[in-house]
Parts: sequence; C-alpha cells; structure tokens
Amino acid sequence: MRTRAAVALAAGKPLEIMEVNLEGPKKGEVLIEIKATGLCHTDEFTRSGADPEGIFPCILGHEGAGIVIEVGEGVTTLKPGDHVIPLYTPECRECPSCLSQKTNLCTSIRSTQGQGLMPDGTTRFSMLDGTPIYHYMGCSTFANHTVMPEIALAKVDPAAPFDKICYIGCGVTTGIGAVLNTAKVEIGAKAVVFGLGGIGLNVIQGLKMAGADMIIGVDLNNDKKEWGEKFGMTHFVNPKEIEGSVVQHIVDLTKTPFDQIGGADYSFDCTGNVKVMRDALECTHRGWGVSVVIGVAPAGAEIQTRPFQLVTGRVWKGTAFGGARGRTDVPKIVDWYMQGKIEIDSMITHKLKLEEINKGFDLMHEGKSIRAVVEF
Ligand code: NAD
Ligand code: AHE
Ligand code: ZN
Repeated sequence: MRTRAAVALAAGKPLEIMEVNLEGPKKGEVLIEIKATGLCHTDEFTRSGADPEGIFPCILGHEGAGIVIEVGEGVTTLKPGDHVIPLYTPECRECPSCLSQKTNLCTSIRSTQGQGLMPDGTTRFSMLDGTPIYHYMGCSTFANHTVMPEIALAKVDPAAPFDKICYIGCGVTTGIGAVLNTAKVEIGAKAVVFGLGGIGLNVIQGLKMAGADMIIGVDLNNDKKEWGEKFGMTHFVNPKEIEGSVVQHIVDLTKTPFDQIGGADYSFDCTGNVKVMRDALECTHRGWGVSVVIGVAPAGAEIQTRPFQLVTGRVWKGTAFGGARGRTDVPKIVDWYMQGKIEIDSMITHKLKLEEINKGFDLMHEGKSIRAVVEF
C-alpha cells in the first residue's frame, strides 16, 4: 500500500512529507493506522544527528496511538479494530530480560530495532523509487500507517482519545514510571527535577502521586515555573538567577534544623545534558540520595563525578520508558487517564497537521510547547 509520512532524509534536515510504499504485515506483525503522534525530544535528538544509532532515510516518531488494520500470520493477541499504543520497549514475555523480572528492557528484537529494521532484518517502508526507508525505535509513528511486531503493541481502552493517549507511548509513562518504578519514591520524600519539559512535568506528576513533600523544579526557562506549579512543584530554581552553584543551592534548600547535611532524597535529569546529570547526582543526600538519568545525551558525551560521591552512598541509576513493561503497564496508565487519576490534556499545548511537523520541532527549541501532537 501507499501511505503518507514525514521522512527524515538526512541528519539535520527538516522532515519531508511524502507518499511512501508500505509492505503489509509479515508473520508476527501488525499493520496499524496511526491516528495521532507526539513529538518527543528524542525524535529531535535523532533528527539532529546527535544519535549514534541514527540511520537515514528513516521515519521518526515513537509516541503514537492508532488502530489495528490487519494482522499477519500467527498473531493471536490483536485483531483488526483494536486500539493500540506502539511500544519502543516491547514486552515479549519470553526473553531472558522479560523473564528476569528485573528489567523492562526486553531484548528479543533490540538489535534489529537499533538498525532500523523489522525483526526479520528488512524494512517495510520504501520510497516510491524503491529506496528502503528505515524504521525508528521500532515504531515510525510519523507515518499515517506503520507495521510493528505484535510484541510491541499495547492494546488499550477503545474509548480513550488518540490525541491524548499517544503521549502515554513515551512522555507520560517515562516520567511517572521513573518515579514509581525506577526510584520507588516514598511518601514525604524531597525530590529535584532538572528540566521541566514533556518528561520533567510528568516526573513532577509522578512525585505528587507518590506523596513527595518537597518537589524542586530546575529549568533555565522561567516560563516553566508556572507549568511545574500546576503539577505540584513546590520550589523553582533557575540556575542563571541564583548566586553560587545549583548543587549548593539545593543542598541549602533541603536542610532542616535537624538535618544540617542537606540534599535531596531523589533527583531526576530530564535534560540530556551531562553537566546537569552531574549536578543532579551531587545535589542528593549523602548516604542515601538516588539520582535517575532520564535524559538522552549526544554521541560521545560522557558523565563525570568524583567516585567519592558514590562511596558516600549516592546512587546513580537510569531509566528507559520509566521502567514500564509496555503490554502490561501501558493499558493501566490509559485507564488511570480515563479515571482522572493523571492529567494529560493541558500538556498537549499544540495540535499540528502532518505538513506542519517541522513547526513542532521549532516550538520545542523555542521552549513554547510541552507536547506538540500531530493528528492524522
Ligand atoms: P523538552 O525539550 O520538552 O524539555 C527539556 C527541558 O529541559 C526544557 O524545559 C528546557 O528548558 C530544560 N533544560 C534544557 N537545558 C537545561 C539545563 N541546562 N538546566 C535546566 N533545564 C534545562 O524535552 P523532553 O521531551 O521533556 O525530553 C527530555 C529528555 O528526556 C530528552 O533528553 C529526551 O531525549 C529524554 N527522554 C528519555 C526517555 C527515556 O526513556 N529515558 C524518554 C523520553 C525522553
Ligand atoms: N540511540 C541512543 C539511545 C536513545 C535512548 O536511550 N533511548 C531510550 C528511549 S528515549 C525515548 O524518548 C531507550 O529506551 N533506551 C533503551 C534502548 O534500548 O534504546 C544512543 O545513545 O545510542
Ligand atoms: Zn520519547
């Protein structure tokens, strides 16, 4: 069949809207009509050329929602008409990682996914002249139709609106999951969130759910203060507007008459900046502070700290997709949204047509959007 897509022809170039060929689903695969997709900073990271795994031409996008159109041979858990959210972290429930129950990082198709290929080593997308187009994060939601493995699709409530729940395909689940699954924040905790964008605000939302007492938001953009407060942030810090280091500032903020050491119980990097990651670790409490890296850093970037920071009990960890097991957890998060337990609507600040997708990246750079969503 033919479908319409925003194609990344080369690193650093705007996406180009075009008709592309899409082959039907093979064994274990499913054809999806994408109804809506969010623009996550990770799409921009890869478009810009900063992703060591970036491979072009490709169809980006990994934060979508849509409807099953056709299933390939052997598919048993989905049928045409089902509403689904694509999963860049699949859940096969059979590989050593899934069976370990220690990680959500299913490894069954990770190597082909990283090469922009379907599990059989081929692409389903091509240009009209036959040139193959690579898949992205196993999803390619910047296309009106896509083909995905059955194990990378979460079946969700058909009453849920596509233009909102697409955000659960990455940002919402990553932010809330980082708090609940990865950090396992407890009631009364003091936490710091660096970067109050589409991920950071969901971390704040997760911290509120977990019952954190002190939620400090850090951003260079003062417009993010109001956004953070809307979701439960108690203190805002703009590193450009304080005297001294942000680390010392946060340590001082978290001191009490009883605890003059100071430091946050938990911190989260939602910027992808390795210097910020260091600050996020070093502002946590001696002896028990946990810092979670969410941000994705450019090729070649490395994190640094004095080992003494870890010797003295701070823990540095990371999270992908908020530690969520997609087929199990994503339908539940959609239900939370439908029950009003979590907020999504206000964070969808812009709705765009596919033709306007590059404007979505401009809005992201200008700090004007939380999430721009393309509706097909
Ligand atoms: P975003 O562009 O919406 O938000 C980033 C925010 O960080 C902005 O508000 C910006 O002003 C702020 N910021 C930038 N530099 C800063 C600095 N030095 N100090 C303080 N604040 C700063 O991006 P997003 O969609 O929220 O994504 C955030 C990061 O998370 C990206 O690196 C993205 O690739 C990554 N991400 C990771 C996962 C995962 O599974 N680990 C999932 C989704 C996104
Ligand atoms: N390709 C990059 C890594 C990108 C990355 O870390 N991706 C996250 C999801 S970001 C979603 O917005 C992830 O899930 N990582 C685990 C994985 O297996 O990719 C690089 O640096 O090579
Ligand atoms: Zn993402």
